[in-house]
Amino acid sequence: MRCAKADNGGTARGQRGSAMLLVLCAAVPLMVAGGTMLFAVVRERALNEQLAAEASADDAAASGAHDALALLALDPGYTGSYVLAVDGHVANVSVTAWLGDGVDNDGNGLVDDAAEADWSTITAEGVVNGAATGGQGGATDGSGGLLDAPRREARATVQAIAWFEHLTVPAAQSFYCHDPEADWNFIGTAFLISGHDINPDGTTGGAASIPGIGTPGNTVSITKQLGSTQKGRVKGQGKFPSVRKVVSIDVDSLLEDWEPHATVRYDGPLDTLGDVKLGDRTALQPQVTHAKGDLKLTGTTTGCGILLVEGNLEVTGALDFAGLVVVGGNTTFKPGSNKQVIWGALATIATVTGEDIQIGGDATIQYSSSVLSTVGDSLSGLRLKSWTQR
Ligand SMILES: [Ca+2]
Ligand SMILES: [Ca+2]
Repeated sequence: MRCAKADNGGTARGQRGSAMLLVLCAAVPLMVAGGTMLFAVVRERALNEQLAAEASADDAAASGAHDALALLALDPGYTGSYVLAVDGHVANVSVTAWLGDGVDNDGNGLVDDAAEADWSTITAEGVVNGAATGGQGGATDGSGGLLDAPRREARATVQAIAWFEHLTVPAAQSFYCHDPEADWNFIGTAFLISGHDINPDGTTGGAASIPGIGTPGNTVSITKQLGSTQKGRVKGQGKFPSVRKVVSIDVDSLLEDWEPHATVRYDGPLDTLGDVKLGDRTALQPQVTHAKGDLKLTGTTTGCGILLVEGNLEVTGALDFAGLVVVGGNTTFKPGSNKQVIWGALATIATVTGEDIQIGGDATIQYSSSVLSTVGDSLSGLRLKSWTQR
């Protein structure tokens, strides 16, 4: 019986041992699997943290560069270095003017030449958990373990090149006609072409008088087309009628130069506009408007800025425009009951055969230096040449 008991006890112990072995054997793969999963989780989290840190560094660098662009927009001559705090991170920003840095930045073979004026290079380094913010370590949940991982470091850099474009709106005469032999049709005596500097509020401007009509050739043809009672309606520099020989303007180049600044475009071949605002006439907020073909203004047109017409311009409605009008073809102001005024200047080629220019009704082209300088200043600004992020 003892032996039998002993045998039974040995069998029971053996069974327990086997069970433990089985449990261990089962646990080992589980532990291995668990460890593998844990490693994968940690690795994935580390990867996500690193990606997040790199994204934050990119954002900080971009914010730094934008901040410098805003500074340059206010002060085109700004240079210097500073640290900008960005959402708990930093951007190390530096702005270097091309002029005076001893480098041929534009590669034209000349160091610090005039072409480099108003150009700047901006470098912004975004830093996440770098030395500038106290280095690594410390990101824990207070209980150690998985969250006790080092804070991820990341750095990113933006290099931007920008320049401040100073725009001036030229006017050497109130009304420039490129063709001295153009056929004009002056109607009535209520029109006015004046090269005397007058502000839109009626006060006298500060600039010297310029010719009322300027043409790059003999003025006799134009003068002969003015009736005796009309001659006094062309005022400005010199005796009236103020029709003077002036320096030739490349009107096509003028159209080409301003066209990239256009924010409102009409594609032609003929665009007819009713009531329309081409910029803010009241606040003198300019816009550049470009018509690829002919343009007819039939309603009430107000505006400010530069109006570019590659074809013919015909105004039949009311017009109150402050700025420069450039016309690649004919210019017509149809007589009517509508006041038609341009404060600033107008240039037209008018080289096609037939009637080139019609000045009817009380159409007024009134030189205003203050309007033209306001338009130029408002259209000037900082331009971004390149933006490189790495
Ligand atoms: Ca250079
Ligand atoms: Ca330079």
